[in-house]
Amino acid sequence: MVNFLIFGPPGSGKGTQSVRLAEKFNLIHLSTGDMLRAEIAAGTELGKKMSSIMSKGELVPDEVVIEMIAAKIDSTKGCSGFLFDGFPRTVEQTAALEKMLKGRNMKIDSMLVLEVDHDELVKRLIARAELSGRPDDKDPAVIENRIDVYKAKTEPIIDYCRQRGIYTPVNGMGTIEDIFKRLSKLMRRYL
Ligand code: B4P
Repeated sequence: MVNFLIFGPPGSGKGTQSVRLAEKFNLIHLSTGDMLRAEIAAGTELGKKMSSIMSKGELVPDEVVIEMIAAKIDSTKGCSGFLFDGFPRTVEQTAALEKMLKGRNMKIDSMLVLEVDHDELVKRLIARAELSGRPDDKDPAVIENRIDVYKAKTEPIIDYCRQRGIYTPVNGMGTIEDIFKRLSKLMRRYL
């Protein structure tokens, strides 16, 4: 089993690249953003509670996403590895993921961090709002809040993972195809 984290600020291309990489390398793609949006679309109690948090650009509580990920890992049998997209987003989630994997004889092999300029992030998210109608992409103030939340709560994970020797920065500027090639090259070393 080889397990990767795809990491980066909102709009850095995590979701976009994860779908392609999971297919290419036969990995299970686990996106906490997609899981939460599925709860909202299905109108579940959990979805109703999380919807207002997400539309403000805040993070949902750690225990909610940790539970979701644990359930997915346990229900997946016989895969060659996981690609975690948008999870973990706090140091607490990272420690919980490590513990979860260790208990199942697994580990995080590499953390791929997409590096993208601030103005490019905003441009991509505003462009996506037109197509997806996602409430968290529509309002520039919410986009700025998501980037601020990333810096305050999510970016500290980089130091945590650097200390474990799994931090791998990747240039996230350029075309989707160019970035896909960069990520594929790095991932191939582990597969
Ligand atoms: P996510 O669903 O993870 O969304 P995101 O950070 O906005 O990034 P995403 O992966 O979707 O976008 P991408 O960069 O691929 O999270 C949404 C919300 O869910 C969070 O704010 C939070 O509230 C909650 N949440 C999720 N996980 C959580 C967790 N673990 N803990 C707590 N809360 C959690 O792409 C953006 C756009 O850019 C797309 O339109 C794409 O087509 C475009 N794009 C990508 N690459 C491009 C390129 N190279 N050039 C041009 N455009 C590009």
